[in-house]
Amino acid sequence: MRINALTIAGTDPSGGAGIQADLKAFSALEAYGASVMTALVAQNTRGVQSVYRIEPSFVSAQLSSVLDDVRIDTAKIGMLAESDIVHTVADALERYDIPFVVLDTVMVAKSGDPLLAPEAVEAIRRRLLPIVSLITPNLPEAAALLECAQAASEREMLEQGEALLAMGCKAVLMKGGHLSESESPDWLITPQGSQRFTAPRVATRHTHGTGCTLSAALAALRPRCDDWPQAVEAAKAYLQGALVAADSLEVGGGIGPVHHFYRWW
Ligand code: PXL
Repeated sequence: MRINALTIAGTDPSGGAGIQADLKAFSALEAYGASVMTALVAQNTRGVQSVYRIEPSFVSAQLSSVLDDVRIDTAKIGMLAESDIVHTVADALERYDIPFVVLDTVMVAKSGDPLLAPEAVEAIRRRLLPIVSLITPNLPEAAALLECAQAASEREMLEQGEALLAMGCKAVLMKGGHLSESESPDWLITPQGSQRFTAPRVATRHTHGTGCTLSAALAALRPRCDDWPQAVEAAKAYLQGALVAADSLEVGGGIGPVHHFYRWW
């Protein structure tokens, strides 16, 4: 079966994050990629220089163009920039039936630059959490969604994942990369139970776009998997390979991208 995957996200003209990363991950994982832009981001491996938000009515026009014509089997949502865009995307998700929707709860770029207006967190909580299939918060994002302190241990990670489930999420992948441990454990929390996933930290500084890549990989892989645990296992293995090969790329002078096509070249 052919998989058509859609990303709804911001851009990275340097090619390592956002829509560009998502389309590379979709392609590497044998899904056809479609994309709807929420913001044009002037950024590179050194940081974000400027953000140009797309008019919500034009985000809506793009969504209709794709969804009125192309069968979308799975989707990933990344940077949403502001609450009006959150509402626009939620309206489209309610109108069209997409079997799997992964929401990467993007708030701040690795450089520290904001990618979401603070007041939009409430719109995400109210409109998107109840209708998407999986959310993939890191620890600061989970804390912002819950309005609580950032988890400092795996036990607190698990508790916060369960609190997000209680808020109406169908499944939560809590990413433990911000824990100060040599492993970076992730916890998948679903109504069926909780599962721990670990991977050794990869010794590279080139981690630009890892969050985007993981959520895109989850969306691309889920239709061919039986359940989320299987998709998380496969997506993490793909990202691990892309991180291990990141140093072989020659992109920019800052935090470089991961190598999406490490299986080929
Ligand atoms: O990974 C967060 C993220 C999402 N979307 C865009 C980004 C980034 C991080 O750099 O640039 C467009």
